[in-house]
Amino acid sequence: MNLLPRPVSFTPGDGEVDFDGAFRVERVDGPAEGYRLSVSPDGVRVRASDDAGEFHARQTLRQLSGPAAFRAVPPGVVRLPVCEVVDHPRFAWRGVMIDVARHFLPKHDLLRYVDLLAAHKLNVLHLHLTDDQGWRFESRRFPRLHEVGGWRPDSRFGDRRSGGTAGRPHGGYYTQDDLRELVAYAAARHVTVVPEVDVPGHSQAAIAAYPELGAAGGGVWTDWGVNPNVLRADESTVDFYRHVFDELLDVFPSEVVGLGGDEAEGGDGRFVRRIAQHLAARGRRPFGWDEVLDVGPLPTSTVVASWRGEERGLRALDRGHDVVMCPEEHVYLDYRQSDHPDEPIPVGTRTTLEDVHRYEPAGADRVLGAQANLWTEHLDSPRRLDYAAFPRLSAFAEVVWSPAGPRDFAEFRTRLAAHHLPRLDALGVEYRPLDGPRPW
Ligand code: TNX
Repeated sequence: MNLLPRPVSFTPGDGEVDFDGAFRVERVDGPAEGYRLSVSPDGVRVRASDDAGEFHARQTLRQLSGPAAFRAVPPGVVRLPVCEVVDHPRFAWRGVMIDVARHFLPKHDLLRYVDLLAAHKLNVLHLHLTDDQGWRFESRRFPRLHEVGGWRPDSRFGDRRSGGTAGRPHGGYYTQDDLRELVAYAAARHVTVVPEVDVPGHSQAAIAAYPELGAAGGGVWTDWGVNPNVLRADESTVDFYRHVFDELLDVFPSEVVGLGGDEAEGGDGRFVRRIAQHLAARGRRPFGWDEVLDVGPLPTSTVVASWRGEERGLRALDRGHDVVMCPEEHVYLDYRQSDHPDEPIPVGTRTTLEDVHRYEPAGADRVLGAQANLWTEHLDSPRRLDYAAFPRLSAFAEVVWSPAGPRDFAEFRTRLAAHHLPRLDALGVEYRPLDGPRPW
């Protein structure tokens, strides 16, 4: 069996058949996003519960077709093994957060990541669009947000060993048209783009653009960590952000919309509450990091991302919230992958491929699902992002898609090496090799 993530069941048959890309499809009753795939001498047949199930069946067919099927110019007729696959996801929320604020990721690479998510049967792209170090969302009403907040002097960032990148400006932003394009591209691949504008902390880029928003002034931040300067909780600042979120809602149809809420030391809980109420009044579900549990009553529809371990996530469940688990010790993919001295990004705590593969979400029968987080303080290019994300994201896909039960890392590693890494090679993904760091 060479599929990744592992399906609910795979039954091999005898021999192989030619496949020219054509198959029969029908809708049947079954679990959400589920499908049955039959490859037989009579041809290829897909029975899917819904459009997403049919899409996932296509991804499985592509994997069965061999690594060349992942090239931009795929092969024509291929040989498929006779087999029967029965499959559906374990969790509804199978997410990846990409922080496009600390380092801007060109639109082209975001589209590429949508394809990579879809190939792994992941279905949520959580976009962290704003932070102290950058504002990446075009605001037509307040254009200084992206014009001023989108750029910073890059005084001390970059690879430690290259001596930094002093003097080089860093930045960029997505136009609303770019983001509508991304949303549509993702929707066609059954990926929901969940936007996040972080309040009331992590907001220095906005304060640089409109100083009246902040407790103190200052430019777009050129440091990492927790910035003590947070948004004021007065009426005009909250109102400013109501307009910003209205623009965001106009671009992103996702029911769930992120308002951040993390690491706002000294921030006023009323800010988060009022923005959450605003989103709820507009028919959306607020989505915040687990700090939002401390700001007082929030709409019950609020979805909580449990990142400081899972205990707060369990508490949120008890309070009636939906929860997405993303504990930093298991699924922070910015963290280093080994203690090898040549590891190019030696930050965080060590989070190996095996650590990710062994992750089992707490409260599994009650949570919406889980997501892996790619913070980008130290991931300043698409190459670095690929290195941090893969193949750990392939392991994560198995955590959130495949049935519960003991996970056999040795078997996973063998399947990954023999079958899945060649697919990533065909796609040109610059993953971390299994046997050690790349020499850069
Ligand atoms: C904590 S996780 C943060 C981020 C950092 C990350 C670095 C969270 C809600 N806040 O601002 O980028 O650690 O790993």
